[in-house]
Amino acid sequence: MSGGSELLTTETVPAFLAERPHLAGPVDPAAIVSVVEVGDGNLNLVFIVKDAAGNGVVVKQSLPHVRVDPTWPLTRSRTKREAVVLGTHESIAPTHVPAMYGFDEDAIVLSIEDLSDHAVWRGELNAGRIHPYAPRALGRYVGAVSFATSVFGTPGPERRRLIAEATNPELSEITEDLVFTEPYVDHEHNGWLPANDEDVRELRADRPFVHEIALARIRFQEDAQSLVHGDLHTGSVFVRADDETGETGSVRAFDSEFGTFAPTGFDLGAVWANLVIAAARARVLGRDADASRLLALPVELVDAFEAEYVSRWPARVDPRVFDDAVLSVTLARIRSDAAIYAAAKAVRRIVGFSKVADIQTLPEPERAVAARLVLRVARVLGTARLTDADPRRLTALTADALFA
Ligand code: SR1
Ligand code: MG
Repeated sequence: MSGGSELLTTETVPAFLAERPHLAGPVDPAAIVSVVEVGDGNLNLVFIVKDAAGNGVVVKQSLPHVRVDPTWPLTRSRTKREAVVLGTHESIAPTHVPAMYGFDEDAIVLSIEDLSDHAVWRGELNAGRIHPYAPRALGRYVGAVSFATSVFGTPGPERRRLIAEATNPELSEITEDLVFTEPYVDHEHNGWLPANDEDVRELRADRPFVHEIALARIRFQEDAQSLVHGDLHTGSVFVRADDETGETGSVRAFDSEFGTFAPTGFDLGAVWANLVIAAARARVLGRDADASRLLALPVELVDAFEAEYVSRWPARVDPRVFDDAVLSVTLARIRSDAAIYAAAKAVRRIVGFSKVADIQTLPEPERAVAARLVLRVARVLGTARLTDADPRRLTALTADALFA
């Protein structure tokens, strides 16, 4: 296969890898026994390839359009951006992302580690398995990569070159539209149950909240604080419990094609939002103890993030001017950003395009209640953080909203 436009199939993948052994990772291209297409996201073809010895590799190719809507064209160069983000993050936090074996610019194919022994966290949460170690691991991941790609971790000229390499105009525009704009206006991408009409009306009429979303969008567009994953929802995270208690395990963030330089709190907020969504599901299914536990996990996420960030602070680029007061201001700002981005990311999954199985698989009466609860919690996060963004306080307030 040559040229960038030909799409792979389960039949063509073996010959494709035989021609490009640098993409095969541990797999022997001459001994491939299975190729399965498993892409269930919005944008890509994803093949799991296994050889006779049981070795695996994941081959990911971008489609030229949104997977669920062939009339919505999408730049295929996003996969090159993903290679930049994944390669950078792997060099900083190799235990928290899949290993990258190679990127083929001609075919627009990324080959990465097969993590078939892990499960997608969203599916686990929906099945009632929380994997409580995951937020701590994600906090360490975001702490490591955000510090290392911030002005504290990378000297100015090198950092500006990386910003240029990782800039992601088309996918960042999707985020600007889908996360920060469309849920607040009439748009064909939106949709909700009639039972939620009043909830959406109230959300849009909450002008202080919508104002904070607008300011958060501006910061997302203007601020190159660190190289974020860009789409760190629970469907972008693999988990694997490593003991019978389920309290420890392996956590890997994948699918970083929305990555770009943006506010660090954007990634923390994405995790937080999806914990809120999982908590709303647990609540309407009568699993109140799980709901409480899920709502408290953002505290562990933010604590682990801060511990990682602080541990790296002594190695900062320019301690002559970056004193500890700068660290305090930075962490306070990231805490506050995390809460507003959590609010924005929660609302978009209820009102806008790309809904989530946590909510969509509920029977209709429970789905409407869960959607209402998510919007209620989002509004609390969006404005309560203005007086005090301590995640412990916000967790208490969001619990009040969920159990009211
Ligand atoms: C058109 S892409 C829709 C959504 O899928 C991704 O997971 C991102 O969240 C994006 O907003
Ligand atoms: Mg994705």
